[in-house]
Amino acid sequence: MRSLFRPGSRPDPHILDDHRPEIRSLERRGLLRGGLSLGALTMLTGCDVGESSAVGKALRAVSSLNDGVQAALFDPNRLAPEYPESRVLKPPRFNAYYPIEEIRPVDGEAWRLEVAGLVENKRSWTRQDLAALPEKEIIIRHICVEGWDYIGQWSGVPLRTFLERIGADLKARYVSFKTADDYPSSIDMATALHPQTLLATRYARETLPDPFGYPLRLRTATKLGFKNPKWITAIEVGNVYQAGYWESRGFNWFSGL
Ligand SMILES: Nc1nc2c(c(=O)[nH]1)N[C@H]1C(S)=C(S)[C@@H](COP(=O)(O)O)O[C@H]1N2
Ligand SMILES: [Mo]
Repeated sequence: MRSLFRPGSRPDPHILDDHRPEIRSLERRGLLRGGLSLGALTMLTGCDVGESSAVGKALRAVSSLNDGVQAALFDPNRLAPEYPESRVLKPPRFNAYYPIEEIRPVDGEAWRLEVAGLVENKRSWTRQDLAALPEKEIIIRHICVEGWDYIGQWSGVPLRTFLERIGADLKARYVSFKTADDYPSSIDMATALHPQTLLATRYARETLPDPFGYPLRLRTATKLGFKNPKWITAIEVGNVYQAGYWESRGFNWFSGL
């Protein structure tokens, strides 16, 4: 294997460029300070990072180690701050991995929520079925890794209530989501069962507008914005890790607040 530190050999200075989001995510979380050098990464991980794929692997090792630490530190009883109704932003601020002009609204009549994995009852759900479940409202801060935030008012069935209703194995590790725009996402079970995690159907008491995930999105108060999939079409309970859209591009999976 090529060594970076052989006398006279110089690592390619652009080798880290493919991995900027991972590096930024590690920096943001205080795991890396003052910029990352290949030498530091090698010492941190014990990997020879002369190849771009090895850099990715090394960064993921640092990142996933931290997923476990973050999950262990997560306090299922700690509530995120809630805010008065006067501070709710109307309309909310839009974001997706594409511009707002490119959203393809979901047909609510034809829409079904599919349920899969470690659950007793796999029948699919209509909007009317969901509306019959008990609801909760939360006014919480949405924080996007891009560096903006807003306070939003969300209502819908607590994910815990829904998981209990479908007879999900609440000891499973993950709850994963599929969406109409191909934005897979997954969260840990402790977060799924947290009292401030909803399957939201309304914003500011009105039906969710199309850009914000109509007819169903996740809203959790304990994670960054990107962990809140919009336009959900399927929920799966299981023990197999499924990376989300941004996680496969280097962002940290746990991404708790
Ligand atoms: N299906 C889907 N969900 C998504 C995204 C996306 O591109 N597609 N973007 C995420 C990101 S990065 C953010 S910040 C929030 C934005 O939600 P908002 O438009 O309600 O503010 O949605 C998240 N959920
Ligand atoms: Mo985001």
